[in-house]
Amino acid sequence: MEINSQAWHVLREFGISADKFSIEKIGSGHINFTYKIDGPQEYVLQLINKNVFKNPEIIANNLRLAADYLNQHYPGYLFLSPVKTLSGAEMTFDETGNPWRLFPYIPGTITLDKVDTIEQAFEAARGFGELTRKLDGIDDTKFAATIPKFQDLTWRFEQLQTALKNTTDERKQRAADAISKALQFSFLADDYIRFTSGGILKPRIVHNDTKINNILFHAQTQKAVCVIDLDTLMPGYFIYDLGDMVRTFVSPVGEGETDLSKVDFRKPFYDAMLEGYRSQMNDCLSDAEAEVIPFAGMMMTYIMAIRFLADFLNGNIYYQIHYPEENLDRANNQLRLVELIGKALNYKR
Ligand code: GN1
Ligand code: MG
Repeated sequence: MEINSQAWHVLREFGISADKFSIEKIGSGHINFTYKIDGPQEYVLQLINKNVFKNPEIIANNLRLAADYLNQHYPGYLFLSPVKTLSGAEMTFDETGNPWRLFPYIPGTITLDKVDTIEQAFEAARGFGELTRKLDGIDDTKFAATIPKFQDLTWRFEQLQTALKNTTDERKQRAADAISKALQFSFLADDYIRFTSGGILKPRIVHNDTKINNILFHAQTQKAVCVIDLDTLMPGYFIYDLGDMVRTFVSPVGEGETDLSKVDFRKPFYDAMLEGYRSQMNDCLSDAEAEVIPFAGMMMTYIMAIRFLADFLNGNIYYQIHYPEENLDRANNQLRLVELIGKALNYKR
């Protein structure tokens, strides 16, 4: 697969040269580009999408705050910090101004693109919950948003409405079913305002992208080893993390599946996920927060549906796609999943 022409140039800043190392493209993210570097040491190199992360320095600052706090309070905890360049920087910019970072590769670990066993659901949720719990006492006022209003459903719903206004008739027609379904669930945007304005949810430092492929598993024991993809580690609410786990753990197929009959809500996986999360977070969550748990999966699956839909209506300007209708297909997949979660949890508007 194609390697960005700047990669070797950037690697030299870390003292890594083509005569000793090889590079290959990996990962299934929709935003950044990720490469595996093999040689005497193994690394992961990442090109940050600067159209999405407009202030990459904020990422570096947030991660430094978290790493320092965790080192001090939980010295044994494995938290992935970037490798510094030869001149001591946590991030380096290529000739076109794009930011790059290098991470150590954790040997003997794997990532999963879907959850196959309830043990994996438990473990991943335990792993993500552990990070939130360990950051519970950190001063969140020093953190900034790497993407403003990232999981703000009110804002995302407004973006959908703007996209609907500005799109072409042709796109609107192609997306007619998805649009009508998305509007049927707009009551979730009202629920979001209710839960977030009443002081019910405590602002915390959360991961914000807890899909199943953002945690490393031990290849043999299948235990969660380390949380990855920390670009959106920033202030938020626990429902963002828990909700994205529901979204990506309960269905046997991912958001890319186009055969909607395969989208499903697997109750045992939901229960195992919740058990894993609560094994870490039970003492941190207030009773009022615990009552919002059923909303988490609804909200995060819905927000993803409307983000994919808005991107399709906007002409696919945000997410990487492999074919023209991919964002629309993703939106339909997620809307089906919202329906199924709603039924399974008996979520009432
Ligand atoms: C994006 O690039 P990736 O796959 O880690 C997105 C997430 C979505 C996800 C959907 C910065 O994450 O919010 O949940 O796609 N990240 C950003 O798969 O927009
Ligand atoms: Mg991500």
